[in-house]
Amino acid sequence: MTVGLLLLGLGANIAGPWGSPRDTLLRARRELAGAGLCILASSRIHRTLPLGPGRQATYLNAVLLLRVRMAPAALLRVIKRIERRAGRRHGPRWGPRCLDIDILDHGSRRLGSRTSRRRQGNLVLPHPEMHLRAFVLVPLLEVAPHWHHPTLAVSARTLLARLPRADRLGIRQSLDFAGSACNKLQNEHAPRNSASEDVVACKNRSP
Ligand code: A4P
Ligand code: MG
Repeated sequence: MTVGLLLLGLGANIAGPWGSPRDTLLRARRELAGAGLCILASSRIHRTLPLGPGRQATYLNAVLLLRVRMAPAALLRVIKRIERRAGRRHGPRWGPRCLDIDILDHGSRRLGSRTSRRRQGNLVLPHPEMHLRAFVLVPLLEVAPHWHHPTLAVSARTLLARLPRADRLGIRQSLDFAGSACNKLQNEHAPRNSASEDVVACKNRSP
């Protein structure tokens, strides 16, 4: 199995068995590390306006950069197991959720197509809607400032700039994973350098 870089998008907007949305994201990060995934960097946790129909609570969103040795299908099984343990139940598309983990990019692989129907176990890579979402692109830029979309061949920065201003303004406030408030609006697109703890934890575990 070749080693590649992986980007995961995390989102939550209701409390579940692991606590508040923030507690759930923190626990999800620990669970991913416990499942053998090597976390290289974590974005801040952003409070974002909900996308989708109806009224629902604001979301917390974050992106993790990881090193992966797991094939996409095996990774999806790991993720679905963590989501279930976090209280995720089958609900309406884009409905409220305790935890959503999306595989945004798995070593630039292309699987399925952007128009293929999303079904259980039917993986589409890169994630078919990630390039349209400020709540994905803003945290992604913090952990992978030079990332390019594998099929569109456009940088994350350009994709974000193309989104309507209202979408970008939907990213409201951010916390780091330790819970401190960040000055989001001043340095929203700055690369994040404080990933050293993640990298150290990972070096210790890697063969
Ligand atoms: N699947 C296919 N490709 C993937 C992939 N790249 N990553 C399959 C993960 N799963 C993938 O996904 C349904 C099925 O798609 C999976 O079982 C898998 O086999 P899901 O993530 O369980 O379903 P979903 O989340 O309801 O649908 P979808 O289309 O992923 O919705 P999104 O894109 O996750 O959007 N507003 C804010 N502010 N922040 C949010 O995080 N999230 C959503 C949900 C709506 N509004 C939001 C947010
Ligand atoms: Mg999803």
